Amino acid sequence: MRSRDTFRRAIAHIAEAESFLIVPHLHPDGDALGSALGLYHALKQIGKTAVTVVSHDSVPEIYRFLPDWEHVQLEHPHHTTYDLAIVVDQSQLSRAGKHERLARAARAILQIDHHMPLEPFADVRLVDTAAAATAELVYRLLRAMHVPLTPEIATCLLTGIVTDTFSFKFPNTTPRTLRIAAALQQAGADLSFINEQVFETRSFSAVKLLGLALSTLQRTSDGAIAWVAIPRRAFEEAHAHEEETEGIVNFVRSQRGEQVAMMLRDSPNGTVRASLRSRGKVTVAQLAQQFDGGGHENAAGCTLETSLAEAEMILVQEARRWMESST
Ligand SMILES: [Mn+2]
Repeated sequence: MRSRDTFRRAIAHIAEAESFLIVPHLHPDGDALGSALGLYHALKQIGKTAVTVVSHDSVPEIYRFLPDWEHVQLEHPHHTTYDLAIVVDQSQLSRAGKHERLARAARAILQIDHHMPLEPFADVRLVDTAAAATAELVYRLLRAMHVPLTPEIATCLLTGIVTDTFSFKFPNTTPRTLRIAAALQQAGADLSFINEQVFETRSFSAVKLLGLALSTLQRTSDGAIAWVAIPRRAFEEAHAHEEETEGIVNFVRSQRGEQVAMMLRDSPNGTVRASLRSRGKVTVAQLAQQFDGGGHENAAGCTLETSLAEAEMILVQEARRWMESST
């Protein structure tokens, strides 16, 4: 990213536009929602009145503390062309789900993202894979725009960073991440409150599902790959939603000695969704890309159109092949 120039162009587009569409990705996480809502508050702050946030999926319960989360709309108004679509935390516009077409129809598209680039869909690409979270880039953009950081903006952006760094535990956390987090705390974001909301307010059904998921834990004989596979009936038994699988893969990853951790789950639409995590030199983004997924070096995801058992077999095999070739 030719940084200064890209920020300048992003700022020019924002200055010119009157109507804004902000689009987080499918199954939005804390970074997608925090970035989207941080921008929403900031644009309001500088006097832009027509700002719409649309999401394919509803806001997961654990993020319903974000200021103005109720303004995230699931349906979009038809026959509207927005001046600027701001697409956050996604490297492919298909990740916008049912709002993809509306975003494409905007007069200009600004992408703010930190995933490995896949599809060049935007007019301005504010993309930096070294950023721990998209919220970091939103922070840098707002600073460059001289937007005063309100506690609302700070809360949204710090939530994005806390989510994507697993509370500063993942190796994506850089000195810059910590400096930005400090500035956000200074601006009024409550770090311990955010941590509690994101990591310690699981529903009963989510904890129950975690138990059922972990009871399926397996690993390869050398212990290098570990995974859980969550069948449909586990969701039924726990009365849990899909979104309540968030974070389960981190328990799989927490074991000693393993290099690749995977969480596979049966989706209601007959596909299998996989979350992949790795340590150190082994990367999982390219592994996910083999199945049209994507992500970061150490955290990625993909969808397979097979049965759960078959997906397990394929992914374990491919992960092993990938590990052998990358070490
Ligand atoms: Mn992110």
